[in-house]
Amino acid sequence: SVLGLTYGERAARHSNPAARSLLETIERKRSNLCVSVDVSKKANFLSVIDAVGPYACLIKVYLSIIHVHLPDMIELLFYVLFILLLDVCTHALSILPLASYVSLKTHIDIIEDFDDDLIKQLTELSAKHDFLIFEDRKFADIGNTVALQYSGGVHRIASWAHITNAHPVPGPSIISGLSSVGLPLGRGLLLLAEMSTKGSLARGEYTEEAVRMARANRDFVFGFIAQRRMEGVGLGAEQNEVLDQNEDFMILTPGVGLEYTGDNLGQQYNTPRKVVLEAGCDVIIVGRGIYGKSNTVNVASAQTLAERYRDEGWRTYEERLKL
Ligand code: 5BU
Repeated sequence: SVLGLTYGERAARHSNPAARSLLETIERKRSNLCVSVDVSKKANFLSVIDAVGPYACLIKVYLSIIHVHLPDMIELLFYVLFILLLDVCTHALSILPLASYVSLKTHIDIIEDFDDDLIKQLTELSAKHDFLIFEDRKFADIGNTVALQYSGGVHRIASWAHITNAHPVPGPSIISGLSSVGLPLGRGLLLLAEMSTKGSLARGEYTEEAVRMARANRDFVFGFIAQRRMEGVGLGAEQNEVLDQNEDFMILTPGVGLEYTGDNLGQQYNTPRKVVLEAGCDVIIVGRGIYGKSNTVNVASAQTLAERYRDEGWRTYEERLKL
């Protein structure tokens, strides 16, 4: 099984540049910790990343939750009105006969306007602390739409995020759409094969299909967001073996915490030990376990906790290698 190999040895088995770079970073920094920074204020966001950066191989962000400043908001509103107007003109013939249409569908995240300074600082921190950036965008639309969302809009994700992810629910065309943008830039994609939440529908046949889709697109898809290696390591009898033992896909796992078993919104936590040793996963994704649950972020404690999770993740990986 690939579980007997070091992260460094596995780097050579991947053709995707983002995957190779992630594995090399893990090896170099002796860290399989990905810190998830779901903080909504720019200043907090950047200071947490600066504090935990030295301990992480990967920083996971979800930029849509960063608040847009009021002046930006007003400008944004004008854009929306403009687009709506365009839409009404274009579709006038089909829309006018409808006496009372109540809503128009837009993709607000394709609209151009955002604080580019945040991306600049994030990119600088990534170089300063030697980590990769993973935008947890969870794309889930048709190929053409996700290509637009990935390349453009407010966030221009493809221009700065080494890694992003997608739900397999639309089928293989979502990979074609995203890879048309990401592959030329050397980016990599993770498919959401499983989720950590209570009652998740991503299981059984759905998970198997996700793996099939990834296999057919190995140049771009290098791994999964999942709760286990999916090759029968430490699994209950009800869980299917999907991956071949020698198949080197990376498994990145959210829902990791040392202190808690869950939150009151369906999140379920496993310890780093359980995730890396019993479930055979490669990267632990930790959010609130590091930056805390309150609105005021304590940077010093985030740093201490990041170090603790990194040490725990690495120790467990070394133990796994000896099995
Ligand atoms: P937490 O604070 O450690 O619970 O944050 C976990 C993060 O991982 C958060 O950003 C979620 O959006 C993300 N996540 C998850 O928790 N579970 C999943 O199955 C997937 C993503 Br996919």
